[in-house]
Amino acid sequence: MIINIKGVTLECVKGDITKQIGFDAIVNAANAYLAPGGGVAGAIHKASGPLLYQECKKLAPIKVGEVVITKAYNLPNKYIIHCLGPRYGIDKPENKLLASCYKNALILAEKNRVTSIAFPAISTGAFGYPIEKAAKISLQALIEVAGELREVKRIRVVLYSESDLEVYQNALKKLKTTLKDGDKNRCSS
Ligand code: AR6
Repeated sequence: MIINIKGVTLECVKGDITKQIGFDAIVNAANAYLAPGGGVAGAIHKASGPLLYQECKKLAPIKVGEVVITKAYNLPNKYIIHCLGPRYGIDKPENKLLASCYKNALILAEKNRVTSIAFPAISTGAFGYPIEKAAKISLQALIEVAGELREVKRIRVVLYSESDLEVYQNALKKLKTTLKDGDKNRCSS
């Protein structure tokens, strides 16, 4: 399913964040030290290569909701935007912090003239954020900022499992109905 918000497309797909060919930037669900770790961060560092961590070390540590940008090295993208999501039940207010991850990543993408960006479901793995709640918050945050973007034309959320994709598709369907007519000039399922 793809929705269009003032010329910016937003879609949810099942896939691997390290295999987003044709996207200028991908987003990393990082840890504070921007170290390899597990999950998305582990996969990104593995596919990107050791030079990524060399660059990351100079930018760490980062705070919850903060984002930084690096080159993507061996990945098929130009940039990686690293973001530290909230740990569910620990970093408060977690909904605002999670939303700010997505918003700040888009703002940093704009500054770097990124035209297409792919996000994973930040905080929904090791950080324990319930997928239904995360879906609503993250898609809402992306829709809110999408209307103000000048450079970014394409936003993708990459889900790792069929069941997570279903949750995101349902959340996107619900949010689509709340968009004002002026905000959507084309919607397709
Ligand atoms: N592509 C897309 N999505 C993925 C991939 C992948 N290759 N691998 C996992 N997911 P997580 P967090 C999904 O744990 O919750 C790390 O160890 C996964 O199913 O990567 O923000 C860091 O070092 C889940 O839905 O990120 C941090 O310490 C989502 O991506 C900590 O985990 C996020 O899972 C960050 O935790």
